[in-house]
Amino acid sequence: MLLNSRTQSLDLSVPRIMGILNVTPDSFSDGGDFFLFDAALRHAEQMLAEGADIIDVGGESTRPGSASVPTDEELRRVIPVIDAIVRRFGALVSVDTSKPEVMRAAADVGAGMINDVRALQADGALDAARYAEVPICLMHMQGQPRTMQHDPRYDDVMTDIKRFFHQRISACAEAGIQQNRLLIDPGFGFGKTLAHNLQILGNLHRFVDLCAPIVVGFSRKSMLGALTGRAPGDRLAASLGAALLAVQRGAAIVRVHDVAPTVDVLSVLRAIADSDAGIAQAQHVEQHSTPM
Ligand code: YH5
Repeated sequence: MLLNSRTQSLDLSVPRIMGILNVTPDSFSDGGDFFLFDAALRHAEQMLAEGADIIDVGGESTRPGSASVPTDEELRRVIPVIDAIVRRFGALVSVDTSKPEVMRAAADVGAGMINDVRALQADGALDAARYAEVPICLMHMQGQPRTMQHDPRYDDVMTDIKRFFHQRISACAEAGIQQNRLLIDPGFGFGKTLAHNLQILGNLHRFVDLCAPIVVGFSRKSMLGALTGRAPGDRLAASLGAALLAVQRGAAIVRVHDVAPTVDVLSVLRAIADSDAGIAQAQHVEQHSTPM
């Protein structure tokens, strides 16, 4: 599959890396607007040099417990950064937002993708996404960031999330957004217990029949902290292991903080897939898998 935006085209027949760029004052403590802008640009440049295919720019923290950010503040943070990354580096930029005004403004300065943790459920978001004419990642979240980790429950987590994707893909179709512009993301950590997250990762291949590229993000997240007992800054090895498992189960894009080591991990996977042994294994899997 090709991921097409107005100016860029990304071939998803090989797994791709989305580098996380947070443009939030809490990640750069109080240095003022220019400091934030300058640090963000240098970070983007570094991730691109390391091999990131997409830079995901976000101005609203959606970590568990986070409060929301006013629209004018989010615009002020992310739009100049997106504009500069597109102009200076010619990179494919995704905008991590749920706000229609931010989606429109980002598309106007050349963003090539919308990454919405609320899957276009905000008022006006479907219209803004149609206007933007770029690919859209629909993420699953149960509840809202402030309270989503308070006792999340599902009848069956895989079935519930699949049903949600079917509903959102239909809503997009009704709003005039073609299915071939959509990507899906199960939203690790967004209203999920550790057991839910593990069930999703273990069964990720079951989303393949939705015929939308799968995006995953668990880089440094607390599910990896729960499994390893490590603080966020010490979760690189766990993040890489999880990325490998996800790509083996069909993920097309991994959203990560640590681009260079993820490139290395995917190089090893690529080499096996390209080798005779990997081709034989893929054929074996194809012959023995039941149609979904
Ligand atoms: C995602 O999964 N996540 S924001 C808590 C952490 C570390 C990282 C230390 N936006 C996703 O990255 N977009 C976010 O604990 C996302 N998929 C997509 N598509 C949360 C985040 C994080 C939270």
